[in-house]
Amino acid sequence: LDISWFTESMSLGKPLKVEPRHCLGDSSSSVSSDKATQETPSYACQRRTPLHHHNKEIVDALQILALSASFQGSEARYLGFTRAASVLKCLPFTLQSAEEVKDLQFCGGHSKTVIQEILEDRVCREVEMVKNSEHYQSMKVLTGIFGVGIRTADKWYRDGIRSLSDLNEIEGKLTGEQKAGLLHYTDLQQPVTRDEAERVEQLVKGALQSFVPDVQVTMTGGFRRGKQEGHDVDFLITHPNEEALNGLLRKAVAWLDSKGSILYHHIKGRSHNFARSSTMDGHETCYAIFALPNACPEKSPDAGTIQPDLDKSPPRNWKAVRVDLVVAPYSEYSYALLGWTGSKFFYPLLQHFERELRRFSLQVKKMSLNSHGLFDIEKKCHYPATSEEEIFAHLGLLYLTPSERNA
Ligand code: DCT
Ligand code: MG
Repeated sequence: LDISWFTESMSLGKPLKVEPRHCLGDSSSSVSSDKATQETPSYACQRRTPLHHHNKEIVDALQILALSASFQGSEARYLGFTRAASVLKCLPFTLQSAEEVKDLQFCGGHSKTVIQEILEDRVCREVEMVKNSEHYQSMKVLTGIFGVGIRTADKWYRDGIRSLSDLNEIEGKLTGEQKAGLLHYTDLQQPVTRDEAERVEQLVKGALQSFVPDVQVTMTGGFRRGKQEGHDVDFLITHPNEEALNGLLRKAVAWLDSKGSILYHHIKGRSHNFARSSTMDGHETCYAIFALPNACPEKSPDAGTIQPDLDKSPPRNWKAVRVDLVVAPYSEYSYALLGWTGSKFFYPLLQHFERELRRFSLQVKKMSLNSHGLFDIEKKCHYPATSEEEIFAHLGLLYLTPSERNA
């Protein structure tokens, strides 16, 4: 199978007209175009990754193995499976045989065995074993709690905790965030729809604009990448006059709280220690659980039907929804927008597209990228940017729209 047309289309290997250095972006930019077309670009930020792709079964299987590896603390295996899955998401056709991936980077070895088994038998024994394992199942439940990362879940697992009800034994040791996560677990496990996200947006904008009428609020995260559902709703807040942002988040959240719209919140203040870090960000952030009123209470699914009198609790007219609110100074806004657009693969780990972009910056460009800016380690200077396009240009990468960042 000749895959050169595919690798060419996904390699973003053609130079941008604007500036000669806008080519493939890494050392391989110097190779001949013939060779470049034979190679899958190494970094996900060099490929267009659409939201919908042609190999869901295989990608899902590889991502289960990646998740399981991360639950076991194996970063290398996690990355191996994640990268294979990410490359397959760019494939513009449905795989028929494992031979077709032989020239694709990251799709050899263990991943190739998985691909082959699924193509031949429709199932992969290892994936089935993982899905049925007590460790994987418990870790999925426990890391699904707001405020619980892999390390905490694994410690609990080693202490004999397997399910939510087991947590009653250590209730006194849970953080406020975890208690709220547990209390609203069922709601928070339900995906947030785009319609719900838009209603959260109205609430958030209303609160912020009551203090600063021309504040800028942008929905980021998966919804900006075109997803129709998410596990939360992410917003980025900014204003050209940075003084207008002082205290704004706290005031808006207190206002929403006074209206009964907030079930839990925790505000992390701005930190100035991350200017040159490629792994940490320090924006002022509110991690919240909103009580989102139902769209049409009079048209709730129960309306008009006679309910058996089993549950005496009054019907709820709201749903708990996770919301992240991030404040970025105007000068850092484009970097924060790029960072908070993602994509992510699994919450406790750095998002795959973002992780790849930072890895590319550091390894290939010797620049440290985070949600505050871009720092050239050798030249010891910062690169200001007024748009995401400018950031890609600083890195010598072709621009990818948010919907092409679903790595
Ligand atoms: N992010 C970040 N720092 C964090 C958490 C997230 O920079 N501590 C970025 C990466 C992606 C973006 O914010 C949104 O994060 P998530 O909501 O976890 O990811 P998502 O892609 O929006 O996924 P979902 O649709 O499930 O919410
Ligand atoms: Mg999100």
